[in-house]
Amino acid sequence: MPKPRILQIGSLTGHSPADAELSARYEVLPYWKAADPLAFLQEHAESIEVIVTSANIGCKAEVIQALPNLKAICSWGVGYDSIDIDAAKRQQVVVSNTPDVLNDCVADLAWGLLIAASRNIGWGDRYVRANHWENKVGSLTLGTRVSGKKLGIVGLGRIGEAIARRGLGFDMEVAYHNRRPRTDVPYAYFDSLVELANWSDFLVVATVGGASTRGLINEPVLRALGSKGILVNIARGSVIDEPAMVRLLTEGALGGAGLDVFDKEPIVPDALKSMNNVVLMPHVASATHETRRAMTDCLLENLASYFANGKVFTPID
Ligand code: 8YV
Repeated sequence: MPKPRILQIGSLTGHSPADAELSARYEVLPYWKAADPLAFLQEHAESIEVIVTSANIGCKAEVIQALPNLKAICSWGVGYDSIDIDAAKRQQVVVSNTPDVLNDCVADLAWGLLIAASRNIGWGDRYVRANHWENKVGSLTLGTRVSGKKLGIVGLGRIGEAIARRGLGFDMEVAYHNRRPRTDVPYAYFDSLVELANWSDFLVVATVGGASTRGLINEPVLRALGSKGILVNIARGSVIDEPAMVRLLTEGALGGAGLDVFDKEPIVPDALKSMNNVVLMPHVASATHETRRAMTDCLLENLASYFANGKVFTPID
């Protein structure tokens, strides 16, 4: 029995076994290895029903439009802002992602960033490693208490909810901003993002990426969070007005930040790298053995489901 054929846009470098597991099950057309990608698409266009990609690789409209028989795009990762969903919809192409399996590890890293930025963990680590403690060189400033404070969540979806639950464990008041209030959660709702930021001691960004949230965390929101407020972002860099964030951190108008995502990854504004009240991570919120295994399993489940009955397992919302 010949293996079903898939077009794989890029190598799934975020989980080392993934490419081999795909090749063991499918005849993989490796788009990223093609010397002439357009010619490669034209050569195989008629036979391709399924694309495999990932949250950080995505899939452009021109690829979708070059494949007249495309039926499904199966993505590794939960975010799909890098996939041209409108182009997929125009061609009745279904898109799947890998939701839920990442919630806890992404929420855990959001909390790691929040506590690290609040309690100078990165700064303290560098201070000790540089023998500054031993040699009595300078000192750390006092940190900011976390327990019992006010936690604001921007985007109370699956990951935002996991972050909120962890806040209850720190005896915090939790509130959120969404496009619409939810009726199934015990947290206060703010329909104004500026008012939520003004209320919050910590503001955690957990929205989807893409055009609908680009620049959502703008200068008025950042100023409302204020000189004692701490911003955490585990969503997408595009959600924050990054130049404004850098400027307000530099001016001391924003208290600190814990960032796992950036607008032009892997480029990170140099000014952030010298700030002791900022903690920086290279987009690794889902990067645990357990979660990356679960993401690959979910991707394989989507592919198996499609080829068995024409339906993916976890279509995007
Ligand atoms: C991915 C992510 O691991 O799933 C997402 O949307 O941002 C991460 O979990 C990252 O994009 C690498 O593909």
